[in-house]
Amino acid sequence: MINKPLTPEQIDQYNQNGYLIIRNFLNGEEVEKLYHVAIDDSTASRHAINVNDSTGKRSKLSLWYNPGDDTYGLLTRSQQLVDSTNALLDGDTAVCHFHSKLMQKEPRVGGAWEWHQDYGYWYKNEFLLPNQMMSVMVAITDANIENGCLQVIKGSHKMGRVEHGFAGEQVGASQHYVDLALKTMELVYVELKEGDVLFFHSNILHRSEANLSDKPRWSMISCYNRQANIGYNDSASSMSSITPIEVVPNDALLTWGTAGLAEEGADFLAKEADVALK
Ligand SMILES: O=C(O)CCC(=O)C(=O)O
Repeated sequence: MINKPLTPEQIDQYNQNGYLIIRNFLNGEEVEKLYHVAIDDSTASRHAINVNDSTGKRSKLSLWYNPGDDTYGLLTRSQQLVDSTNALLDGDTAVCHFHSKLMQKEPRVGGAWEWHQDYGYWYKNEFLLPNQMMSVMVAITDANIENGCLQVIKGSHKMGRVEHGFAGEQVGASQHYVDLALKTMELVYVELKEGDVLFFHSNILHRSEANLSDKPRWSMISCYNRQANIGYNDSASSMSSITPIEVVPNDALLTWGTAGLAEEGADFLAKEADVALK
């Protein structure tokens, strides 16, 4: 894993654009481990939720609130990721973990995600400060235009929250505001190689298309929050979003020898839960 602080230029890029890509964040051995753990993870599969897009194509996601001593948790809690999010988030209270998701977009069936802001959902959880919330996508497989990589509207985090309503089973941003944003702001396809990492602001407009290719697109997304940013209506995450992360050394991912998610303690989003809670 990369082991160095973000530079002032990288922090500035994040603040200007609403996202930041770090190439080769994980080394080959780390990605290999993450990939094998993910594909063999029966606990994650048992807790996977299907999310249909408006055309009936289906993505799978497993979502948990407590990052443990499993492979994903050690990555989420790694010194490098926590220090990086600490450098990017507004505010100065401790960095906490809101939730993490294993996102599986299978070849030819993996569905699209509508335009949205993560804060479009998290606002409903009554977190007040979007600049103190962000997501980090770790590419477990390559993500490209063919297999439905993430798309972002560069700089759209500066618009603030826009209205969201239901679009099929998903919650989507007002298309009118998306269209207005696209008049002046650039649409960027965030193509990632396995092991690359994308940091993105909770108010950046993003979406992805269905995976029509013959290659899977898997990623892990961890969402971070500052301790002082209380989600007053965040009953789902049982305090994880305001509990400081127990940071682990970067090499824990490889040296602690753990595997997939544990049934106990992870606190999964229940299958019957409203997907809008995310
Ligand atoms: O993984 C994707 O394609 C989209 C995920 C996403 O937009 C989200 O989790 O907020």
